[in-house]
Amino acid sequence: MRSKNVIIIGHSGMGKSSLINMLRHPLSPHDTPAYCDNNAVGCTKEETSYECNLPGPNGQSYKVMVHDTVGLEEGTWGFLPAPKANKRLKEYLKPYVKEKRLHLLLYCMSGQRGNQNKAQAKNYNKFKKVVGDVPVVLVITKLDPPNYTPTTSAFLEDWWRDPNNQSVLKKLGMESADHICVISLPRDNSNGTIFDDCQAHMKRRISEKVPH
Ligand SMILES: Nc1nc2c(ncn2[C@@H]2O[C@H](COP(=O)(O)OP(=O)(O)OP(=O)(O)O)[C@@H](O)[C@H]2O)c(=O)[nH]1
Ligand SMILES: [Mg+2]
Repeated sequence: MRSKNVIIIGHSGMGKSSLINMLRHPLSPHDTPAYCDNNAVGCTKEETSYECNLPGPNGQSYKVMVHDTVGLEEGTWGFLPAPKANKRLKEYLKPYVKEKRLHLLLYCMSGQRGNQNKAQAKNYNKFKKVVGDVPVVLVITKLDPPNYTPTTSAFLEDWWRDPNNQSVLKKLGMESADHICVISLPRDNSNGTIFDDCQAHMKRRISEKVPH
């Protein structure tokens, strides 16, 4: 059977590669993580697909291919300036859409202040159109609070419900997007519970959209 494909897109630095590392955690010793960085210049230099396990029926798991892509909307100083990145992403998506091999598009946008803007709305809508009837989920990233508590994951959706955020989303025409709110920092001693919750939630949502 041909593998199912999930492609992750979004502006540079929104946490696409980090999300892939969260989905693939824990890695076996011979696996390499997707490269993440907080540099000012785009970090992922080429599209790469990674095998991820998703929860299936009857406690079994199944594999999908999750694709990391080059970030959109870098300035002219960046690794790949915006028009070229846009064109390159369209080209990358094209065969998957044409051959009906794309099953889900995840669009990452940081929930942190200053990251929701017209360029985001424009790209979100543009690529939604490019993929046609393929489901698109808006992933709101970087929602980590100043301090973790064991119940942090229960409050992630508060970002979406917050009236101030809703008003911004409404102005951008994104208020009714199918969405998921996450934290995708690497797992460590302080965030183990929330990492596991976010990972399970993310995997569950993907498996609903991309059933076995
Ligand atoms: N605080 C916080 N930082 C995050 C989170 N997810 C990712 N980051 C950080 O954001 C920075 C950029 O993350 P990447 O995963 O490299 O972003 P990207 O979208 O792949 O970027 P490009 O490859 O340039 O397109 C890194 O320093 C990550 O550690 C998160 O949930 N919270
Ligand atoms: Mg990346």
